Amino acid sequence: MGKIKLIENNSEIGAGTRGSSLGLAALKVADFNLGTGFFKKNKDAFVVKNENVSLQKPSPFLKAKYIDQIFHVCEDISTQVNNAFQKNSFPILISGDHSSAIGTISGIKAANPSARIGVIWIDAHADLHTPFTTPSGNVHGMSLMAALNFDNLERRIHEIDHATQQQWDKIKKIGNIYPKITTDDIVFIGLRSSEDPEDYFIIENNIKRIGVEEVRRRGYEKISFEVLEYLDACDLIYVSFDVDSLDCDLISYGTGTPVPNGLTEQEAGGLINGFLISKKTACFEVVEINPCLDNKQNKMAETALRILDRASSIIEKRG
Ligand SMILES: [Mn+2]
Repeated sequence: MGKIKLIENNSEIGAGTRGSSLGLAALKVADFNLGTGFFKKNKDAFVVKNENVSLQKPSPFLKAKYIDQIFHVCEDISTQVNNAFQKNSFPILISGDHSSAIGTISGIKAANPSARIGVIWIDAHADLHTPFTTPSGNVHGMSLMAALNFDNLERRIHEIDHATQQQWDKIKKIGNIYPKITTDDIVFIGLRSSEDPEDYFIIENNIKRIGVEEVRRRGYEKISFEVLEYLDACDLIYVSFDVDSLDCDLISYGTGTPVPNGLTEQEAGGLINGFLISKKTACFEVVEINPCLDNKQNKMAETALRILDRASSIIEKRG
């Protein structure tokens, strides 16, 4: 694994609240003000084409809003991630909303078709909805389920129309390899806001889940070590960091769906650094920074930038 390849994706159409497309810009402001130099080091970034203009019209897919445009964004993400792997680079993605992960996982799988991919999902939410179970219709709550190629019909709360069904089937099959991951190879960290259909799926499939309290009580060093051990059978690991995993009262409300009682900067950063020490960890993504909602100026982006910058130093040191 050579040097870092930054992939910038400001798509926000998978979220219900507007503004995560500005997360990247907020990180750049934070980088300037903190004098970190992260973007200077990573100035030849790949830029993903967004479809944010589609927000000017309501989506016809009420149970999976803008899923047709999200498919195109995710195809581009997948291509860019695959290209980074072909160049022996470590892809770091900065994305708007978390539906991006459908594309990221697709790109990792496209570049490594026979690899077993572990996913560490650091997030207040499980993102295990489907068009059949979603309360909001926002696709950023469905990313993991799309990668897993499941519908969770046992817990369906509504019917969907044929056109939505077609779009959902299409996005689950993105990259023509599906499923891309299995429930045995997912670890949730910081999950504390999930709905009944998601809880059912987690319990039914015995998905590994580590709460904020456990991280605090046992320490992030021990937890990161154990998570890597848990994913020992995987060939590659993808770390997906949704900033709503952070404690909104302690840090900031600068994210689309803030949740109290989350991780501290030290805990989230410590876990991520612990995961990156393993050479199996091959891709890192930061999502859902929304500076429009920040109640402390630009604190969410500043916090995420520090975590990102330390993470990038560790990747560089691995050589
Ligand atoms: Mn998320």
